[in-house]
Amino acid sequence: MSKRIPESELIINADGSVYHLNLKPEHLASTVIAVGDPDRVKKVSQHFDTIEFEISKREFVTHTGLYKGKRITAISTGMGTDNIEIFMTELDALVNVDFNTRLSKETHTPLEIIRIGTSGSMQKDIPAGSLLASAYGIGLDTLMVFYQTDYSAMEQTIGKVIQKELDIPFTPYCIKGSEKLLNKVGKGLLIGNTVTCPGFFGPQGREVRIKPAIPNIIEKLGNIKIGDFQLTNFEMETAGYYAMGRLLGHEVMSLNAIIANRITHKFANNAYSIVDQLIIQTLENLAKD
Ligand code: R1P
Repeated sequence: MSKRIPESELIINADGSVYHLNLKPEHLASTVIAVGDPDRVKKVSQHFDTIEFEISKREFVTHTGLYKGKRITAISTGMGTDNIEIFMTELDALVNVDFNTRLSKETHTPLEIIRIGTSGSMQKDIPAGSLLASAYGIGLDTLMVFYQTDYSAMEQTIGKVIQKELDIPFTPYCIKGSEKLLNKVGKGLLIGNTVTCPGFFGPQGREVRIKPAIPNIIEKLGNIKIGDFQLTNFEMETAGYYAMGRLLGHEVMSLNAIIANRITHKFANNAYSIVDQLIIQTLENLAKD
């Protein structure tokens, strides 16, 4: 028998909704499209046949509805893995915790969670305008200092090689995404390996007025080769999604619209239409179930 989760640990609002997401269990579909930008939620739900529910709190905007008969929830998360930790924990609680008894349910319900986000390429031959699915997510943030999980031999090797190459005092965490979802929503996309950074500027090698501490981080990461394995792109959430997905038992896949190439310094002038294309393609693949 699981133990009762106290009120202070899983906060449930007076109306029965979970603290940050402001959702009740019945508001959530088992297939979730997660986006960073709150304004992107309507870019997803504008394609729905019908929208049954809409709510927002902080950066978490939610629309649940039907796309070609399939029930889908589109939610925004804001930026960064700290938000993803909250998002994934509360999403999981909505399906796997009984809000009346505050006990974990006997039967675990897995969710399908697909991130649709923007990203920068660190490879010359992956131009702005590409669509890329992340086979692995590698976190340069500290989230996984606070959770324990098992890593495959490949994941451990990748983490250690990156640590050595960047000469940093911790091992980045590396987690594989869902193969099931990769086959479903990654169809026709480039397959890459995504570096998740705890910031947009210094951690991704951008210099505006202050110099990043790690010189040439883009080249250092981009030149790593472990057999066929190569790092392809930067963003700020994927590794957090994959880690929390593994810990909580959900299928997770991150899809990236590459809107900048950090080697050639090209920025896509049609960034919004690239994201729209990825949204439509993903909805179509999900509706084929
Ligand atoms: C930075 O501009 C933001 O864009 C990327 C990064 O991961 C970060 O969240 O993703 P989204 O477009 O989904 O927000």
